[in-house]
Amino acid sequence: MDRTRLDPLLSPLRRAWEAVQPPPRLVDWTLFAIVVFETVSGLYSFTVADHSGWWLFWAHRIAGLTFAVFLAFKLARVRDRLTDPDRWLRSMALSVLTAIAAIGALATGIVWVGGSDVRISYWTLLSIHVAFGLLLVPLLIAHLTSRFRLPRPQDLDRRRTTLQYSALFVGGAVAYRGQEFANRLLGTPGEDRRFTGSQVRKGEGNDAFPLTSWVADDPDPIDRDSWTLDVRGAVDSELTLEYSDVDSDAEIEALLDCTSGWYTVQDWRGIRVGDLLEEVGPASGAEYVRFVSVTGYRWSLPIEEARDALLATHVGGERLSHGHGAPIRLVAPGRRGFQWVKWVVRVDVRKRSDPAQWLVTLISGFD
Ligand SMILES: Nc1nc2c(c(=O)[nH]1)N[C@H]1C(S)=C(S)[C@@H](COP(=O)(O)O)O[C@H]1N2
Ligand SMILES: [Mo]
Repeated sequence: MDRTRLDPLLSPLRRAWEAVQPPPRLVDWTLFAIVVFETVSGLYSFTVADHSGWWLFWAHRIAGLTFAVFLAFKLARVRDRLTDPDRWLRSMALSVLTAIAAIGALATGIVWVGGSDVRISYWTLLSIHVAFGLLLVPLLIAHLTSRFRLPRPQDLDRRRTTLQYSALFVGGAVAYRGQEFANRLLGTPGEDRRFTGSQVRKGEGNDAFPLTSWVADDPDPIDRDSWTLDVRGAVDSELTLEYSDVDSDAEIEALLDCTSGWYTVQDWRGIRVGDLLEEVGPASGAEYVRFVSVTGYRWSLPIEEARDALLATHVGGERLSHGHGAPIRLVAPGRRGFQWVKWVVRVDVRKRSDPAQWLVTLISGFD
């Protein structure tokens, strides 16, 4: 098509594009700042289970859409360098990889929020988004060490910069609302999504929801009859229980929301942790209860919260399957899935929290 004919249409767009475009160094700096924000808010969001944390997910999505515009500024600027083979340098390879990771994280994030339910085996698009995001961080740092230039004073015009950034972030927010609206219009599978973005897995019992474990956390099935549960630590009297002791009739309905992007509501049956604590009698100063898996995987809850948690032997009226943590697993209402320790063999009552649990959940199961 004759380009000049499109000009009357394109030139206002081009002018708007140029008007909101900050100077190159500011664009680069902003891309970096948004990646830092997305990494921190994304990882932190994994610990948010309560609806009061909705705004964090919103901020993450809006910042992501704003990132798309800054990335477009950047790619438009370096386009010529990328298409000119004479200018291919080693640092360019790094730049290209960084761009791929950025586009990958962005695209998977947007499509995920858009309601797609693409799965690669048990991986949802969200897991792939996280993988791209985590890949982006080291690439970006390496990219920066070769290329980063701090913005200069002449890059910052207070009024202009404020206007530009307001326009860009408001644009991101509007785009996000627009996307939600489009989701509803198109009837994408959004109805049953939680504020965390997780998609529902319906049904009851073992087969209704996926088995989700970290890379190497894959123990052999545990023999119920020889399994025991040790309750130890800051208690008046330690206790060792057998399966028949914990196969009890406390029942709760609780929602398991996995950070890989799905959730399920199930009836869980077993023994209330509060009843267990009553039996052992927490010593004075006892503040935390730690649940330890046969694999070493572990998590702790503040003692008051732990009382309302359940050590479950059954789900949806069925005995827990091995994959879901038989003989017993922790059911921690109001916590994200990764905190629901499976294959529990020990309960430690503690005076202190256990910061190392963060690392242990990532590497447990590796020898
Ligand atoms: N011991 C142990 N417990 C674990 C995990 C694990 O890898 N090892 N994965 C956690 C994660 S990430 C989730 S979402 C839930 C999933 O429970 P499910 O496999 O029964 O669906 O278990 C949690 N408990
Ligand atoms: Mo999970």
